[in-house]
Amino acid sequence: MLRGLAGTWVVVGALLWGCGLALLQGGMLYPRESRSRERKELDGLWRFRADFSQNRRRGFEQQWYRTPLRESGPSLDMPVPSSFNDVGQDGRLRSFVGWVWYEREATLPQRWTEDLGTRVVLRIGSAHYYAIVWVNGVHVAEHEGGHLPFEADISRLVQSGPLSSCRITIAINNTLSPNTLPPGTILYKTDTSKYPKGYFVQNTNFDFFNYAGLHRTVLLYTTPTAYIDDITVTTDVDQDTGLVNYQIVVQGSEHFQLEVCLLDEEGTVVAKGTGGRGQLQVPSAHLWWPYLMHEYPAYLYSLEVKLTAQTAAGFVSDFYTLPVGIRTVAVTQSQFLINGKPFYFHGVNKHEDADIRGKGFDWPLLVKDFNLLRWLGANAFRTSHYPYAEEVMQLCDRYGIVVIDESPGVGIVLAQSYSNVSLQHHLEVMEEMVRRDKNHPSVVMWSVANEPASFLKPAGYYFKTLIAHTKALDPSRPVTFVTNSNYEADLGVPYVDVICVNSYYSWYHDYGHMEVIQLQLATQFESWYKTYQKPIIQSEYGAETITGFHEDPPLMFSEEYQKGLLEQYHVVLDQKRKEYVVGELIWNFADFMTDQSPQRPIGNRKGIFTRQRQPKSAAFLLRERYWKLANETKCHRSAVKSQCVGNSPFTF
Ligand code: GCB
Repeated sequence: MLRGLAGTWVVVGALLWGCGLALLQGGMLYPRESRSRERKELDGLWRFRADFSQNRRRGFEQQWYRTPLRESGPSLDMPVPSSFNDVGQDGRLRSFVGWVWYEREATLPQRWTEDLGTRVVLRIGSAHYYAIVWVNGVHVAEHEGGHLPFEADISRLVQSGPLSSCRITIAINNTLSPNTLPPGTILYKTDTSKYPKGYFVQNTNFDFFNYAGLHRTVLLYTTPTAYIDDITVTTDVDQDTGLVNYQIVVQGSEHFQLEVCLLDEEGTVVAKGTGGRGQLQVPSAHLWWPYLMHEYPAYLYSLEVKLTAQTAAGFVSDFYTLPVGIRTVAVTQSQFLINGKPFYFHGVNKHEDADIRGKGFDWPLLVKDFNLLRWLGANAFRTSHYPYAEEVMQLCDRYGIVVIDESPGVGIVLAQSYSNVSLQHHLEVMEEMVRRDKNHPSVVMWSVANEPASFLKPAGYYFKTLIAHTKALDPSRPVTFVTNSNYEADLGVPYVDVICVNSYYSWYHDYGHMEVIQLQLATQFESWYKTYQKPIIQSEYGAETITGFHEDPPLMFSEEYQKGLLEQYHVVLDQKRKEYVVGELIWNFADFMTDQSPQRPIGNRKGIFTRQRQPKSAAFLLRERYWKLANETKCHRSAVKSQCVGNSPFTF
C-alpha cells in the first residue's frame, strides 16, 4: 500500500500485476463464445445419489464412478444448478452431511472429438464443498471450496477414440471442518441413551443454511490448443485520458503474436496495442461510474484480444473479448473515492438464497434482485458471506452496482481455524477469488472475512498475512474484513484500509430499547475513528421482522420495529457521514434460510424484502433514504434522471 502526499491511498496497479499469483496454475477467464470458442451448458437434470452408508464411503468402496450410476443402485433426478437440500420430500436429504454423487452424459459435437487442434475443457462454476470429478471413470479434477469455479482439460479423454458422448461423475462432500472456509465441526453424540449409534451433527458458526450441490452452471467449452489463458486489466485516469493497462498470458505455444483492440459501446475502435502487456490510452474516456452517480453510469468498453500462435499443426487463432470499465478507486483518511469523487455506499448485504433451489443460480431471481436494487436506489452490496456467481458480478458491471467482494471466511471463531493449515487455504481462496473477479470494475474492495474472532491472539498474524497477500495479488484495490469485535481488542483492523463494522443495537443488546441506539452508535463510530483515522462503513445493522406483524408502539419482530430501529441508526449515520462514515449496508436485502434454532422462525427474517422478494415497510423507508442520498452525493445534477426506475422518489 502506498500513501500519497495528502494521505491518499494511491492506485498503483498495472506493473505489479501477476507477481502475487504464486500458487495458482493458469487463469480462470469466464467462458465466452467467440470465433474460436464454443460452449455447451450441461444444466438440466442430472442423476443423483446421496451416500447414506454409515461411513459415507460406499461410493468409493464400490467405485460408483466406474459405471453409470443407474447400475450401482437407485438414483434420483436432480436439477442443476440447484442445491439438493430442498427439492425433495425426504427430510434426511435436507440435512444430509457427507458425499453425494451427480452424473450426466454429455453429447459432444463431432469436431470436438476429432479435431486434435481443439481443446475441450470441463468447467464447474461451484460445487459445495469438496468435489471430485471423473470423466468416463477417469479422475480429472478435485477442488476444495464451494464458491469458486474450477476446470479440467479433458481433451485427451474425449479425443482418444471413436466417441460421441462422455459420462461426467461428480462426488461432492458438504462436510465442514475447522480448516475449511467457512469452518465447521462435526459433533459426534455418543450418549447412547439419547442418540442412536454413530449419530453426529454438523455445527457451524455462521448464520445461513449450508446448502450444497452443484450451485452454478456446469459446462464444456473449447479453445484452440494454443489459447489466451488469462487477461488482467487495471485502469487509471490522467486528466480526461483513460489508461487501460493489460497483461495477457498465453498457453500452448511459445511463438505467438497478440493484438488488442479497445472498442467503445458504439463498436468504434478507440485504442489498439500489440504484445502480452501494455497500456492503451483513451482520450476523452467515458468513465465507469456507479449507479446514480452520473448521467451515464457503468460505461463498458470491450477489449478484444486476438492471439495468432504457431503450433505443431500450423497457425491457430484464438479470440477473447473482455468488458472493461475505466475507473479509479482510492481511500483517504475519511473518504472512499471513485474516479476521485467521494462515494457513499448506500446498499445492502445479500445472500444467494431462494425457495426450493437454495443457492442454485437462477436468472429470473437475479434479474428480479437487480430490479429491486435499482428501485431501492441502492448503489452497492457486499457479497456476504462468499463470492457470488460470475453472472452476478457481470450485472453489477453493467448496472453500476458497486461491490465489496467477500471471501467465504465467515465463522472463523475457533482457535483451530487460525492454524497454518487454515491460513494456507485462506490464502489460496483469496488467489482464486482475485483471479476470478479482478477484472470487474464494479468490485472496489476485497473483504477477506466476516466477523472472525479477531480478538484472539493468532488473529493479528493471520490477518496481517492474509491482507498483505491480497494486496500483493491486487495492488489496485483496498482490502478489509468485517468486524464485530471491540475496537480496543481487535487485532486485525490495524491492517485494513476501510473499517467495516457490524452492530445490532437494540436487537442483540438492549433488545426492545431503541432509545439507546443513537448514543451507542455514536460511541461506536467515535471509538473506531479516534483509534484508527480510517473511513468506516456500517456494514450490517437491522432487525428481525415477520412480514405482516404490526405493533404500534413498535414491538420486536413487527414491521414498525424494523422501521423504527433503522430510523434511529439513520440519525447518527447522517451526522457521521459528514465526517468519516462512508457507507451503510442494511442486513439484509431479503429473508434467507438458516439452520433451525429457537431464534430463527424458518430462517433469518431481517430482510427488507421477504424471501419471495415482496417489500416490508422498511423497504419503502430505505428507498426514500437511498434516493435522497443519491441526490445529495451525485456528481452531475442531470445524471440521475435517465436512471430513474418506475415512480422513484428522486427529485430534481
Ligand atoms: C451478523 C452476521 C450475519 C447474521 C446477522 C444476524 O452479524 O454477519 O451473517 O445473519 O448478524 O442476523 O444475526
